[in-house]
Amino acid sequence: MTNSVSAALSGIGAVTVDHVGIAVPNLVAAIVFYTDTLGGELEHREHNARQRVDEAIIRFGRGPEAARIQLIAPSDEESTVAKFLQKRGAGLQQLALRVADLDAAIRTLQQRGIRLIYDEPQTGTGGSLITFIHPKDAGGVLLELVQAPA
Ligand code: V0V
Repeated sequence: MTNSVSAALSGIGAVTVDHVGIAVPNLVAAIVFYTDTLGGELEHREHNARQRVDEAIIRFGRGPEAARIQLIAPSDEESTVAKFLQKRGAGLQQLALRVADLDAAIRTLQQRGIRLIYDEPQTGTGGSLITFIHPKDAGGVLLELVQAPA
């Protein structure tokens, strides 16, 4: 059991949890809660036109132990996050694993018959590269794979 779990992890080169994504209807209100109330630091804000989201990265702690939460608000009604909010309401939308080489991870998962949302890397936060494993193939979790910017 332990061996097979290790093999699967090394198979896609996952190195850590990159962030947890939370869908929110009001980005500014969520930023205020995560910074002023909880004490996180607003590290980054961005509009991602392709993903149709406005997002903010909140960092807790510093250095290699820092944890990041991504607050994600839809920028228009066609956004997948708008659909998520309508169907499920605000809450955890995704868990992101950081991988060393996203192309290699995509190839490995395709060989294993795992459904990906994008077969080619897309642009994510801060110039990262991203894709997603469909929640139906990941135990009900939308798993994002992230390769950090060069
Ligand atoms: C949908 N489902 C989920 C889910 N979204 N399950 C867990 N977590 C989620 N976030 C379930 C849903 O309950 C249904 O299950 C089924 O999947 C089909 O859902 P649907 O409502 O019909 O929605 P779809 O199929 O139209 O869209 C779902 C997918 C979509 C996952 C395909 O949300 C998508 O393409 N997501 C990837 C892109 C994304 O999320 N972008 C925003 C973040 P039942 O009811 O059939 O059992 S952008 C980002 O993270 C960036 C930029 C970054 O990190 O850098």
